[in-house]
Amino acid sequence: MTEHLSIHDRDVLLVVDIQNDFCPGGALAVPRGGEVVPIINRIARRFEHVVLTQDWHPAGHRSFASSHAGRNPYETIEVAYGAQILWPDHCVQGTPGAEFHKELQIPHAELVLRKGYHGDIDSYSAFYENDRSTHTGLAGYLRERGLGRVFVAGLAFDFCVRYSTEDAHREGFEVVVIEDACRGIDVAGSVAATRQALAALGVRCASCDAVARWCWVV
Ligand code: VGL
Ligand code: ZN
Repeated sequence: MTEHLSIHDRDVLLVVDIQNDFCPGGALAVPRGGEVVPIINRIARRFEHVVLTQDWHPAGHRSFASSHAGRNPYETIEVAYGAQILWPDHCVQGTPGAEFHKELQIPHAELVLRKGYHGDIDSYSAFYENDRSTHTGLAGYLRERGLGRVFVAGLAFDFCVRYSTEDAHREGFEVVVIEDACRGIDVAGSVAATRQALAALGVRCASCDAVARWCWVV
């Protein structure tokens, strides 16, 4: 690996949505989602800077199928900002499903960024809500902190990881997806579509092992 890939103090690990509802037994369980918890715990020790995201919806959120009479989870509807997949109720504010997985151990994480709290707008990305224009504030936070390269890991690969990665790229950050520290939901080919979209952007995908080898902070 080339020298510039060494993890340094301008790098941040973005840990996406490691919450009970996305893990086995949860309301929107990502297949094998729990597997990433120990993997992420391990890789997080390599990073001086870690940000956690937390999907955080009010009850009755517009993205829930239960909010639309006659609709079922995983159907798509049109809303003001375009297509919206309907989900089972998940990550409702203050409920156990919205809590971080109890084995997630990243005490040095510097920021917990909550998203999806506007009742009418979903927010897959850690940077923009799904209307693609409402900011979460994360880009400003990273810039003010002097953090320029974002490593992304977590759940789900084909939704919140994908959107966060695309937006980090759009915001001018260098991005690396740690793909074996992610798991996907795979709705209608969404995992393959994600790989294609990230490759088209030229986003680098790396394994945990490769990232550990680039390790600078010990
Ligand atoms: C997510 C669907 C709905 C995710 C969040 O974390 O990928 N997916 N809300
Ligand atoms: Zn959600």
